[in-house]
Amino acid sequence: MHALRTDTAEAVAAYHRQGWVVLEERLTPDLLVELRLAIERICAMTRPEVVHEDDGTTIRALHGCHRFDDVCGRLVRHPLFVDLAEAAVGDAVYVYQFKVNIKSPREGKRWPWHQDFAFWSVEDGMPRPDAVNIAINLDDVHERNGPLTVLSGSHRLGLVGVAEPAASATGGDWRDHVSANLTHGVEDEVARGLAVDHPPAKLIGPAGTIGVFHPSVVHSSSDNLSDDRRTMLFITYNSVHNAPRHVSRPGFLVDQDTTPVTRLGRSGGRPAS
Ligand code: 6CS
Ligand code: FE
Repeated sequence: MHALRTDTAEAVAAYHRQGWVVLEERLTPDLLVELRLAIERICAMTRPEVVHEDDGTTIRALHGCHRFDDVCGRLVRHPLFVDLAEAAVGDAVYVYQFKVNIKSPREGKRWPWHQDFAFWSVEDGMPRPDAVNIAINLDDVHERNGPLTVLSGSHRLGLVGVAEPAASATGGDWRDHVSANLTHGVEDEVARGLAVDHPPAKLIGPAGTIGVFHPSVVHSSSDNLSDDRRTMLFITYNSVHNAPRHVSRPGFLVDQDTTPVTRLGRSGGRPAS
């Protein structure tokens, strides 16, 4: 019996307070193995969802895997994730975005400072940040392999340094929204200034660590200078009443199926059986 050990209410209270939280509970080793095998399969595919670093060969990220891979399709229905997402958003939710950011040893490049909601608001017309990111460390994440760093409390600042969504044209090609040179970033000096009152926190932890962070929390990650890969998987759940108003980006970046996500049976609790 996979009893859920997380006190969802307590985790969500910390999430609303800080804009992020890292759970005690971790993914089971067998689910981690299944996910790593799924990622290996997808990395071997040639398809637009597989995005490369600027070098054209190192894989940077995989997008929308829940739409075409069974293991990923079951993962988004993990009871713990759906519990957390519904509690954090306060509504029924659907999967808005699924990505695996593979930060390869020595070659994996940074994610500059940004807020996810800036992309979803400006590019997709998402009305409000009534969404939530579930982040899973699929490899051990430590100081030197480019951990995700968030500025605590910055989720309360609204969109930082981005022209009002109505006023700014959408930012070009979607590839500039998932590269190491982002369209809607937060300038380094602005992030440095914010860090004075919004202390940086790193989502460091062994493979299986589960983090939750807010669409408006300012975050970044540095280049991977180590010999250790830093693969992280992200599921973004959106309120079913917060569907984006003008989607022009591919479906693997912005899933428009707003059918509420349903949990897999709690008995096994193993989405990827
Ligand atoms: O454009 C997007 O939707 C994606 N880009 C970034 C940098 N974060 C949010 C999202 O994953
Ligand atoms: Fe992001």
